[in-house]
Amino acid sequence: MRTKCLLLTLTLIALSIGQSNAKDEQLNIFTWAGYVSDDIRTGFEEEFGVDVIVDTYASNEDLLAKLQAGATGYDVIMPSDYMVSILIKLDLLAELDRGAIPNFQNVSPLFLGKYFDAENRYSVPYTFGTAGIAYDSAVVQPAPDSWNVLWDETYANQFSMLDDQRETLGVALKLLGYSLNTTDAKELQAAKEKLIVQKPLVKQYKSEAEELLLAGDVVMAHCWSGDAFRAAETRTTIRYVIPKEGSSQFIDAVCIPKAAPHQRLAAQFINYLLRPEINAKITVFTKYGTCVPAAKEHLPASLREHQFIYPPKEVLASLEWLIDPGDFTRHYNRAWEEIKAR
Ligand code: N2P
Repeated sequence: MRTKCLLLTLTLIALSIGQSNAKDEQLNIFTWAGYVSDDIRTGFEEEFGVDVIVDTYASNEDLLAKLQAGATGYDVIMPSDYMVSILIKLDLLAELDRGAIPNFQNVSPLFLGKYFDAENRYSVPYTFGTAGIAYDSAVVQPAPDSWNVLWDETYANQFSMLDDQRETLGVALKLLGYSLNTTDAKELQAAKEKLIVQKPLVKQYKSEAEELLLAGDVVMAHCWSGDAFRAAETRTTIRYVIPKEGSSQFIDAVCIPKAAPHQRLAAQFINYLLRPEINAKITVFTKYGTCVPAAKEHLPASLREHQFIYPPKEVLASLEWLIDPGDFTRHYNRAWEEIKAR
């Protein structure tokens, strides 16, 4: 009996030692592919003695669907501008505790107070960028300047479109001369028909275009600027163009879901991201713009003013932000479902 007791005690002690070694807190991040580097993840793990798990989504609508389906395990998410306003409206975001995020002061006012969260009560900007066309200049000639090239049969089965309803319907809307944010059912219908005509030419709808370009699966991709930039770094013949009809620009933000189990840790992580030297690492890795001016000092000169990140003025003037179309969203949802079902 005594031996049994002793054994039991020893086992319990061993178990509790084992447990105290395990990290008791875990930060769960839900973000875009290619958005949080191992470097940033492990840096935070080591400094804060926690585990960081990164899970990814391909579009804002995927993120929304997951949250609405009741995914409550995420501590940090990175929705784009218009999705921030949708998540606020749906009461899915926690108000940020600014006291826990002193590095908020490092953010440039240029990226604050935007339409999607006027007082930044729920969001901190993470990166900014644009959508355009990445193409291999050794193959795609002459250099494209219009979205029209994505309807050119010469490139049938050699290009991809973003797997993103607002962005991809946005391309057709822009080509037709309409706003990305139309709430006119006829305009949206015309955009849908245009994408249905295009579909037989599309190799794949995929948001991680860098992979396709580098694998040589496509010679051209409708994609986001950072992904184009990353691909161009490896394959130097890749160029990026924002077509003359105009395109979208975005700010992706960092937010904490209302249901996040580790709110305090999530705020510490946001604060960590806003340290200039860490923020510079985000730009080096993602190739999107930084919203923290002091981060620029930590960037190689080649990344400080690069045209992939900072388009010229006249191009900037042709860009629109995506905006929450409110109840009209169901028309976008339906149009996209119909295109995908073809
Ligand atoms: C990164 C995706 C960028 C997100 N791979 C565009 N909002």
